[in-house]
Amino acid sequence: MSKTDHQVHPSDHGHGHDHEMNFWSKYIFPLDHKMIGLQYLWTGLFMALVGGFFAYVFRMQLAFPGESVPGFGHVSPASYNALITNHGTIMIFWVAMPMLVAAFGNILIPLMIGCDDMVFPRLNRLSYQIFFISTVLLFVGFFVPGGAFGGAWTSYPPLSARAEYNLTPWGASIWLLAVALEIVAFLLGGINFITTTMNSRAPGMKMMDIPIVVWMINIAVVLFMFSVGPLVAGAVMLLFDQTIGTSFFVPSGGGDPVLWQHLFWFFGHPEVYVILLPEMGIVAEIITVFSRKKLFGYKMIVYTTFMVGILSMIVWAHHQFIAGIDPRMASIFSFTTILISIPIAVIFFAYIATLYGGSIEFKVPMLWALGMIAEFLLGGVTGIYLGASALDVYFHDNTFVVAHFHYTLIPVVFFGGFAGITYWYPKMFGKMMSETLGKLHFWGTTIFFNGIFIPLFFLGLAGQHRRIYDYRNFPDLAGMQDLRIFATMCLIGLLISQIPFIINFVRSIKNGEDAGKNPWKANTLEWITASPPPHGNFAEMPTVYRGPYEYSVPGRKEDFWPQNQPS
Ligand code: HEM
Ligand SMILES: [Cu+2]
Repeated sequence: MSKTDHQVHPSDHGHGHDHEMNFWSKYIFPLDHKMIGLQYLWTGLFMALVGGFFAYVFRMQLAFPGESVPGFGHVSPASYNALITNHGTIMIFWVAMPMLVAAFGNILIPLMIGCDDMVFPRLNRLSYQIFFISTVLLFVGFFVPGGAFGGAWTSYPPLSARAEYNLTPWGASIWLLAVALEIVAFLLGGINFITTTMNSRAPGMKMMDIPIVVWMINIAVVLFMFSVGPLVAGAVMLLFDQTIGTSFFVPSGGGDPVLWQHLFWFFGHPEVYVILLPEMGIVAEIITVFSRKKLFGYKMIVYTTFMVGILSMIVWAHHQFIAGIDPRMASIFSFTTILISIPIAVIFFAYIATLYGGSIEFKVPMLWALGMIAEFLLGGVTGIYLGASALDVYFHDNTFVVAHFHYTLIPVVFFGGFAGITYWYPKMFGKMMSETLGKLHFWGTTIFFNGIFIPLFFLGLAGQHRRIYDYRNFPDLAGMQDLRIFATMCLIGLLISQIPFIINFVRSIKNGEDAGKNPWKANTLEWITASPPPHGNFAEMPTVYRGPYEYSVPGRKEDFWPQNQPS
């Protein structure tokens, strides 16, 4: 079937004009979804280095308080707060979102549903450009009078609302604007994902033939859209409090700081799932390919994911158990919080059922996917303790919480991110990455990651509060310095472990082995076209005959059965 038979092809779209593209139109202002995806990926990876560097600096301060940090210098209390705040902000908004949602969404959706590009390519480009401006703005915040904002990524008022309190008159507002712009960028990007998935699927691809990762990215985007509105409204109100003296959130003027907490966490909690879902999709794709088995319970996973999305929107106040909310309300939020572990567990059990009895190949993407499942377990289990409102009174805001959310976020963002990057790298660049460097990267990251955060569980249980500049000032907390130093040393090990990845990523673009179309023998549509795919994706637009997970079908010679192959 030829391209024009079923594919709407906007005339201003530029396909088939490869020869006219210069460096600027190809790499800097691209319309091609794959290049925009790569822009997001590169920005996300760069920001991960920045966020990691910040963690290095403030962890050095914790291990060796008051001493000059190599590569940074003396860490003042103000810069310590700014580093923690921007570390969290960057990791969530400038690493997790661009990498897991925007990069994979952009690169994968049109390829996996078999169309030539996003429905609105110019909007897609605009979304990256706004994201880029927000990135620059975030950095500008470090160089203004008063320095960068240090009121934590949650930005609770009244601290965040009045310059007299936070001492960063410019920093606080620039930080807030940067985050708001970032959100605008993702709203624009998300419109494309949903419209494209609903309207541009290859002929024959029914709803229940859509690969899980595409489903999950779309559900994540819908969740983002539903949850972010109140936050944007809150951000405007907070900006007014900061700049023109309103008092929406300032008690001295009759405002209510707890209102901000509701607006923030109504977004903040679902955001965790916005990040988690794309990554659970990535893991699903990988485990079925590398165990050569059909994904267990495809439909159930899709429905359960919707369930997770809906439930995630009614748990937000578990972040406010100690904010003086009515205990009856706290019970309801405890209940819904613990309830959400059921659908999440169902999905993970489906993954384990997929692996069960499969012929498993421990290639690097599979190691990351399995590592994610194993490590996330500890994050999930510790979340159950925090969800119980009575226990949270003790746990709240100590390093047990910090360890808990890093055990959810790091497996999600980094294990899932590396799983996806190493799995689709051959498609992105037409080359294979080195398995040896990949394994070095995997084991280094896994060992040191646990080395950093397991001590933080114990420090938290011993009462170590978070966001403290120098524990020597608190006699009750001053002990256990050895554990803090150990965690910091492991962080340095973790950062060094990223070097093999950087070498592998950069070197393989030129020197990797040629990948061919389908190095993993996978079924989904991205693997039937050239690596990397040409502008417009498919030489001949595909037609779909079956679901994406037909591996090891009895009676077939080959153990895979591409979606576009007629029976
Ligand atoms: C390189 C590995 C990382 C290390 C060593 C690290 C370490 C830390 C530490 C020690 C804190 C300060 C906790 C406190 O005193 O309140 C922190 C805060 C935080 N981290 Fe990380 N982190 C890492 C990666 C990540 C990732 C991947 C994410 C999310 C995707 C993340 C999200 C956050 C958030 C949201 C905060 C709270 C910031 C705030 O209180 O404003 N971190 N991190
Ligand atoms: Cu939450």
